[in-house]
Amino acid sequence: AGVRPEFSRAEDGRFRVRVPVEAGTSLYGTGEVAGPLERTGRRVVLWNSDSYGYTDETPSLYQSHPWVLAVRADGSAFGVLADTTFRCEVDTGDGIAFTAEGPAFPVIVFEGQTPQEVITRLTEYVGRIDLPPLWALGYHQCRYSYYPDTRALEVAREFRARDIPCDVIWHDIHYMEDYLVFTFHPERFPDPTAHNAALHELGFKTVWMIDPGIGDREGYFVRDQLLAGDHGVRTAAGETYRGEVWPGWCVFPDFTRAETRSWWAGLYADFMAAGVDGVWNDMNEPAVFNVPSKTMPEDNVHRADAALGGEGPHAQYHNVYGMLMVRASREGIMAANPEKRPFVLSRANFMGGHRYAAMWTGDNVASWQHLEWSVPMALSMGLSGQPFAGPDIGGFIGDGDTEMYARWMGFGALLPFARGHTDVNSRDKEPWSFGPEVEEACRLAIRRRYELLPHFYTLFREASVNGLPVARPLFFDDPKDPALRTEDDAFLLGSGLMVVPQLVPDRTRVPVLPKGIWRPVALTGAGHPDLPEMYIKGGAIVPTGPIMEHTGERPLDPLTLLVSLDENGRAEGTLYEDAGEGHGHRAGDYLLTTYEARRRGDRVEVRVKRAEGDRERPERELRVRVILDGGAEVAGSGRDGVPVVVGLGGRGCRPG
Ligand code: NBV
Repeated sequence: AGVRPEFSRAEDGRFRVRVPVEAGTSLYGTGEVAGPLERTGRRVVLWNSDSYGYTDETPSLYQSHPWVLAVRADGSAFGVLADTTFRCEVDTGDGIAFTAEGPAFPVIVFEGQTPQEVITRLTEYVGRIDLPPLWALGYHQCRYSYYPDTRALEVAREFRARDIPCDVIWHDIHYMEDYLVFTFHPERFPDPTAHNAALHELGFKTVWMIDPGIGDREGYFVRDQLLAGDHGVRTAAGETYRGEVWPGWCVFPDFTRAETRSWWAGLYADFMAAGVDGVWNDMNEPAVFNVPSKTMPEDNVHRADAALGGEGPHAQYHNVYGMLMVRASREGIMAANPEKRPFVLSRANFMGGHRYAAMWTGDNVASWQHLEWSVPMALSMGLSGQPFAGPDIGGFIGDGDTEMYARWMGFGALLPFARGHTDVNSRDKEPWSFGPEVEEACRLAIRRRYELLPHFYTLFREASVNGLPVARPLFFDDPKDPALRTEDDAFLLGSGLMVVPQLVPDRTRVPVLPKGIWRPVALTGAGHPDLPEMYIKGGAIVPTGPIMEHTGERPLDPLTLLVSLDENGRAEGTLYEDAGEGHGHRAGDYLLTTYEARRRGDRVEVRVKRAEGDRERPERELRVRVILDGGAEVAGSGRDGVPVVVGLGGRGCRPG
């Protein structure tokens, strides 16, 4: 309705599609981009690139999403998806224009009454995430690299000794022997099975890196199998292509081939058997050293499946190389551990690739500028179909300083993917590395995430069902309000909870907040200057739980509902729960509860409005915190499943 794409040829012959937009329209999306959330008047080039230390001027980051979301003045919205994998320029300077190499391509337009509806339509088309294992929603600790094994264990023990929650310890490339994937360094990690078991014993999961570059060493089993099975990407002359990466000269699996993907998937069987819980695929743009293009030649040949488009040049498959890699990795992990939910993190990806892997925003810098960009970057990913996103908390490149680290953790712990990470030569960046004050800020920030875990899990489940992002822009609250269109410091978790961090050093910025009832709510660490202020919307119920060392430590008991009544004295909210692992939820082993609250005179009654799923309601305490204006609250408790009544004690609860 009203969206009229115009097809033409650019001067150099490239195919071009332009969609004019009406005055008052704001543009968003375009995937992984640094800079502000609103993308009107920008230009990006979709070409997956290793972009160490990128800025908002870097034309191409690691992922490609040929997608623009347009929100009209009246709050209705549409989105345009360009169906091309070739290098594609997205220009939002005068309407929406996609100009791509390769053959002519169609665009798909999605219409909606709201931007939310457009995201739901988009993800109906490109797919949605599967529910991740619960542990993946905890806090993750990484560095380039923790080694030897005793160092990784030491970091894990520090978390427990210092009472800072953490679920995952990451293993970056130094765990490998000579950077050869699917190997373990004989001195640094002599017994990976015992190492993983020791971490499991402490309640940690482990993630290990796998890159696509396969060291070209005779006798190295992965390389030998690749050559014997003819799984490599080829040069234009028909030879197996070789490029340099970490191990020196490498060969590269041609993930566009079903046969190669299943060979690759099979490599995970032994690897996962060592007790590996998750996999991190890095450098999969693919990154190649010592060549100006930083990737393989565009005339390299992929012998792609007919369903993907058949044999074609790297120029055609470059942008989907990473996505097809994580697709294969995920299949391998699922085959190795069929009873578990897979977890993969990917640096490169393409529209739709969120079905296979979570993402992080690559090699950012420990600077206030990058700290600030990490919010809009995560939000833009959510508006491009990928809800599971986050930055390297604390910044990858460089040291940063004490205050920056604390502030970054303050809100970073509330982004969908929450992982601290840093570069090989940077200082230590564990939550305790900057002294006791910062440690305390981090402890509170991470504990707050665990307090909100029931809410996060409910939101991830929602993302798996309707594609809506976990972290959402403020304009979702009122897409008609022009003032919210550019606000990208604050963000929403779901529709009822707002996070208002201070992203500039001197805390002078005053974010534009949505109109209507939003009440300050005290969560763990409330009032700490490095932690964001939190607000709950009138009409919302948000589930929270006990703080724990890791997600598997204890059951959700007590369950605490934050209740904020609307002007009619009502509120509603949901809680999703299941085993947190495995696939039983697909067969009905889950519990989806809608709680409702109603004010009756001087009391608020909270009860189960409806419940869905075969899982039995746990016997547990239900606490209710009715959040009133100006930070006041009244509380009550009872058993979950039985109505809980909280007296307002004569205190008003604006206005209803
Ligand atoms: O594997 C090392 C790093 C990793 O820590 C980082 O997160 C990736 O983005 N990796 C890139 C390779 C080289 C970085 C200079």
